[in-house]
Amino acid sequence: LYTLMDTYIKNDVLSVQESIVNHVEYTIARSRYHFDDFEAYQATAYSTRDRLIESWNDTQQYFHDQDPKRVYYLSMEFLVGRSLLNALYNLNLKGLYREALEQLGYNLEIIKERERDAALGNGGLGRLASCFLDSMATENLPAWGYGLRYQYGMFRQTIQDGFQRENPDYWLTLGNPWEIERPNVTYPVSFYGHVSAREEDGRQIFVWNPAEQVDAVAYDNPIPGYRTANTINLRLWSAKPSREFDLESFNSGDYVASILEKQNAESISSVLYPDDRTYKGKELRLKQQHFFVSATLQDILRRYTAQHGSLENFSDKVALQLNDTHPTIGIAELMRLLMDVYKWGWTASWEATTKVFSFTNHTVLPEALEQWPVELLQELLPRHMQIIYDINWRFLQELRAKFGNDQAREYRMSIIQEGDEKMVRMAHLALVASHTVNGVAEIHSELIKQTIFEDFYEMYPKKFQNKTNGVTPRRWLAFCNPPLRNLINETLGTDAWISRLDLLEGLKSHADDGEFQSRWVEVKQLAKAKLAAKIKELCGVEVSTDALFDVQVKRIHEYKRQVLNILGIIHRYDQIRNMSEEEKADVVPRVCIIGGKAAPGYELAKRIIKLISAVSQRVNNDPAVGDLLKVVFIPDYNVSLAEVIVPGSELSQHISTAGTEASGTSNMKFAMNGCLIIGTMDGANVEIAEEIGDDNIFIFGALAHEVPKLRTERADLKVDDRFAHVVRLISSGEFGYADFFTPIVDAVQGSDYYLVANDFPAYLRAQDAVDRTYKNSSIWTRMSIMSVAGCGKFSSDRTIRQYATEIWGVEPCERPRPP
Ligand code: 26W
Repeated sequence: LYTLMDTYIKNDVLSVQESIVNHVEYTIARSRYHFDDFEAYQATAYSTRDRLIESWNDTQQYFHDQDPKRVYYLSMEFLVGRSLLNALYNLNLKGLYREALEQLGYNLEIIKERERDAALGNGGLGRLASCFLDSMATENLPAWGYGLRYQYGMFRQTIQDGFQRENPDYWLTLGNPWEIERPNVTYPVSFYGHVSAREEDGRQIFVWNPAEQVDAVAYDNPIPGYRTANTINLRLWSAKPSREFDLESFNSGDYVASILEKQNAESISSVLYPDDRTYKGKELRLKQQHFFVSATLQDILRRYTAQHGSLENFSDKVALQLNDTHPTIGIAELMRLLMDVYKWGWTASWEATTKVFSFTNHTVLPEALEQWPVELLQELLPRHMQIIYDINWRFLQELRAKFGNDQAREYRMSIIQEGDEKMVRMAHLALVASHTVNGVAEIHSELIKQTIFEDFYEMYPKKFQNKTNGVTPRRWLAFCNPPLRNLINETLGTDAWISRLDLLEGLKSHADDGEFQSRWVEVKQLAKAKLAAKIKELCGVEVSTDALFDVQVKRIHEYKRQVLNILGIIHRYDQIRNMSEEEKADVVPRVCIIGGKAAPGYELAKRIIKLISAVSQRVNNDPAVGDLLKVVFIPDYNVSLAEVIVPGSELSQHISTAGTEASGTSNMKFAMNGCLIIGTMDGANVEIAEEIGDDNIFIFGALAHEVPKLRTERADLKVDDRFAHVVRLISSGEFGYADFFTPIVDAVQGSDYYLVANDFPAYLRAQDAVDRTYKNSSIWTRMSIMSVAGCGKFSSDRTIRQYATEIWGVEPCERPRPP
């Protein structure tokens, strides 16, 4: 039977063709004689899914039989992107499918473009979660991801007259072949109502009588590891009207009204919040969080008890990772489930809870820290509010035992923030209940101990760890950049580096080899040509591939300082247009590429997009400039676009005010693809400089420890003339819309919280160094090779191994390869 199982699907050209054609006919019900590219994509995806399911089933069975400790990664966001090529590559079936499709008259490279991105995340945090799943599968960890199946993912950005417009991303319209609906895996999730107490066996029992209930239905998404037989699961929850609840209202007479009211349930999982900057106390967001963690914990407890007969040893066999504070209400929910449903006492419940949870912080910006009004929590989740008060009461006892009567400290550290509107500080709850908290880069992990979590560091120093982020080298190098992959394979004589990225070090000895360098340049030119074609398609601008491709793509934020970039561009433009022809002959031509979404409610960020567009209009149409400078804003930056932009870039900007960017992960992707970095000593830039050598990166600007003082002295700063001049160009209407840009001008001329003026001269100097270096192709190429060679540390495989051993206590569980 085992043999039968493992050879069920045959992987040869004919079997693959048969499987694709069968799906055309029986799954999507089109004629097998006649299907278009989109239908070919769908059928190919279903055929690939069959192979994933086989591996998924056998992996889950193997985990069940081995019964290792498991880890669950809880995240409100997963920025998956496309799945087809990723799955085919990981299963080592890409060549086979390409050939099978070719004989049928289809081109894999063309049909893969028909897949829509799964954009269930905002940016860095969501993409990190997806890279982690890839690494957990590849490292054979007994892991699952849990999240929400939003019907509307991250909005689609269009640019009209230079302004951002947000369009709904109803990504499921044409179906999603990668998911498996599990109607039988459904849990009720409750809201509102009241709590009653009664005595039972001399002990107080609390009963929550909820007033609203919805069902959470599971959708499983197989995540294959790279060249391993393991396939893990990403389980996403979708909200459906409850089948059981509300029967009374049906009996009350208004049948149709009752049905319609129940439809509201689906709204809970309908839309991703597109804000990654400020916490806003939106009730629906809290509902989403509770819906997500309640279904997840019920599922984990149910599966555990199904296998073990009881919850015995639960906390030895389960680790739960909170991706930021977004799933933190799960701490109260686990306490509630253990006490109210499984009838455990407080002490045992608390012991288990604090043993399983750990928590990652992704930002030092205080405005992004979640706090929920007590009043809202009380109304929506009355039992949870009670539990949080109990946790806080015990925590404050502990605090007094340790530090004596220190009111100021209690006020700062309490889970409940006192004031006009009482608030629950979710980070404090997460810190109290987690056994470990980690930052996402060395500098960030140090900073949280000195700033936002200073008191907690004093109280629980051993809880604090660092886990420097990483990215999957599969999607972000091997699969998105085949020419570079092939060159590396040939040079190292192996492709083992794809899952052991440290091996890239072997490139160092070739860095000065002239012949190798020219092949390296060829590879980059190929990727630049692809990017240039994309720019033509999306922006209608023709760019020369002889120019230096300079890129900044990321969410639009003041702290990320796209404004510094655009002021630098204006300076460059102003210089060029005033040059003689001889002087122009000496200029390194540049294409400045900017992309990223602004949160719909972030007015200033939207003005920054308009400013970039206005500058590009002006520059691109100025005959005095020609090909020496082009500026493009690429609309709707997303994972799939990044897979084209990253390989085609030569210089990438990571220029946040030092101390503000927790890590950054695209910096790693760019460096991995031989793109040089211009950046501040912030986030993971610090470690990238350390790994690749600081002469292979363009570092500039104030250091994190200098920033607070510089802020207090900003009013007295003698502003650089060039800075004053470019700002004046904006405010005098050189690019039109002078009034509209006033808030941007005011921000950098006023308190200038992000120190744009301070860093401007150093930034220009660094850009000069870039130009000078670029003129010497051999030096530039050497730096590019050294960047790739030094990137081994930034594989998410390394990050995940550290989480597994230093936080989760989880070991690999590798399914034996079928014979
Ligand atoms: C409450 C609104 C909200 C939503 C999301 C606030 C903050 C967030 C995230 C924490 C924002 C985020 O994506 N942070 C990024 O996380 C990456 C992965 O660790 C880091 O590389 C980035 O530096 C950090 O900005």
